[in-house]
Amino acid sequence: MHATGILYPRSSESRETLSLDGIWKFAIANRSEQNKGFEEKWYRAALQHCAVKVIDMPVPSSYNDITQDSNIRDHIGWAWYHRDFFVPKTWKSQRVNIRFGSVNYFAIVWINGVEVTSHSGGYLPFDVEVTDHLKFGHPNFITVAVNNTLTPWTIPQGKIVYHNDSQRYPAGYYEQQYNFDFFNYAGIHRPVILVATPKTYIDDITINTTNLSDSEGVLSYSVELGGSKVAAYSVIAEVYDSRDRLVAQSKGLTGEIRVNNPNLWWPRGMNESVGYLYTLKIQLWNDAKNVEGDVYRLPFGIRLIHWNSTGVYINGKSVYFKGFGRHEDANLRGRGLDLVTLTKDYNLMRWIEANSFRTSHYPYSEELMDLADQQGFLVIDEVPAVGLDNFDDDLLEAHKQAMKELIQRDKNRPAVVMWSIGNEPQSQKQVSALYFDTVVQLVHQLDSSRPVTLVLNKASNQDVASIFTRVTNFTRSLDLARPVTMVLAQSYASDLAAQFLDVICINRYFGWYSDTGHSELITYQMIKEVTAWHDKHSKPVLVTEYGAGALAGLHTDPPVVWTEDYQVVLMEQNFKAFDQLREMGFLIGEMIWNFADFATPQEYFRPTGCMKGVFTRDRQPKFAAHFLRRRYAQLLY
Ligand code: BDP
Repeated sequence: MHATGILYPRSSESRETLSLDGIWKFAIANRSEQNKGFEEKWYRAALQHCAVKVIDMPVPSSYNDITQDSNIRDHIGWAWYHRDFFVPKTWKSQRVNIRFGSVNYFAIVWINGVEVTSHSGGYLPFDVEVTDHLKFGHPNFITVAVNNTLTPWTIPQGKIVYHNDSQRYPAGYYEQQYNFDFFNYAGIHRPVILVATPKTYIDDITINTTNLSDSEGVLSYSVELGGSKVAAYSVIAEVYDSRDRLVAQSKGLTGEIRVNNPNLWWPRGMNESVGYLYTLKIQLWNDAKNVEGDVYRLPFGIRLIHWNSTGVYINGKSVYFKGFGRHEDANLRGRGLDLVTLTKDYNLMRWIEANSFRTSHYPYSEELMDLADQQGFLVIDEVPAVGLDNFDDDLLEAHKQAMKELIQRDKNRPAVVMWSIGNEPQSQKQVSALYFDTVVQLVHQLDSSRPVTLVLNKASNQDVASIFTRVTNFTRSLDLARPVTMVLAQSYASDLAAQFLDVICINRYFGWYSDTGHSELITYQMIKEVTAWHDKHSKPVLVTEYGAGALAGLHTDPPVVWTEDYQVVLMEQNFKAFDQLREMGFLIGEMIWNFADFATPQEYFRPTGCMKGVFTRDRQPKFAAHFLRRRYAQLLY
């Protein structure tokens, strides 16, 4: 686990990087022999020399969809990766780190047979110094054991069920169950990079806009150094504009920098200048020897966020989020970093005139986040706390750790304008109140400059009563002769977490999961719903999910569920609600579920995936995409 900084690996005059991406050797440990790799010490030698079937595996990628073997696709437990690499002789006097962009879920790393680190949590980077374990000017090898098992104490939660009824299963089988619908892809998902820095190095940088006036941007910055000779170095902080002109500077580990007539960072559509980035160059200087030390260049934006009971504001202007819930999900590579899909997705988001997205339901890659900063997309940055349903201290610790790592990674990104501490928890449970209060407090303490949200799907209090009364009256109006009853479902119980949040995000599937096929009810129900949340909590409300599944190419008229036609009708009815709600002044955005179709576990009600995308999984538009484009083009802030 990294103690402090987790700066993205960037080369500079003092830093070199070496990518370990490529084809690695790979093996899975059979379910009946889960510990074999540890007992036989597969990390001590090349995997291909161990008693296990070894295949080629690309890194980064999920391993699940690469082969023809369903045992690999549906594997639960340990998988092993191995590769050789060469470390240049010239690195001998340097400090060398190894950094993983993400490994899902749990990873143990060995270099040349020696364990160097381990990490829990599937979607965030980790690094460790490996200088003492490397052979400079010689071949080296790395082994990574990856375990995708989710338990009640992992973020997200899951459980392993063993089906052992001998009447039905002669051999029995294991199943990984979880409270979310996206496939639990596994493997080394993001780049693996060796980074060589001077022995005294820049470990972390934080930069914040603290004040803006017409003519000046005030920034506060702080730098953390690592290494044994920190005292010998002083720090120079310089700000360069996008044309690489020096515009401001300061000295010292912490300080204030003033930029005259700053170019502010604006999201798409709010200003002619979009996504303007400066570079903060941090330079160490050894005064006694009069030589320069480590150098790191951090892109950042100058912008301020504030919020109140009805809105979220960037640089003083209120924002309306028009965007998407998304997934990192692509054919064959699963959740592995895929620059082609990633770039295409931004092209599609610009084409459709969106300005925002939520990193549902886990932090996305840093490569993806960089483009959000550059292209001016507003990001709601979410931890992988999806569908939490029991709340104990161990889970809370894992959740807090994920929040810390996310904020550590993304704190300097102008695109990140809100932290989301999770999606659709069982927030009606009494214990969840204290739990979420604690998480929100931690986030506020780590970063007071951004609002905090949690995406809810439970009812607000008023809702329960009003929904029940409405449905009961309606039923009675149809038939007075029979008594009315209702089987109570948890989802109608009241939420207890919204009270702690700055912004309320809700997911609502009117006309899909409730009153299926009744698109005529959507506008009314959505208006009631959003209004009830605002009335109860006096906070801005954002609809983070609504939508319908549609199989590309399937049409009917009149429209029925699963057709492209029904998807559009459902959108149209929601749009009517959003328009009225906007006029009321507290709806701050709409994010359709989902940007593109994505893979799910095998389920009889999902034909290989969740089909709520406005684009197909291979990123072709459904009719819904054209329809949405027309709306997003017209929606101004
Ligand atoms: C919502 C979840 C989302 C699912 C969606 C669905 O937040 O992850 O994909 O339902 O079922 O409740 O399509």
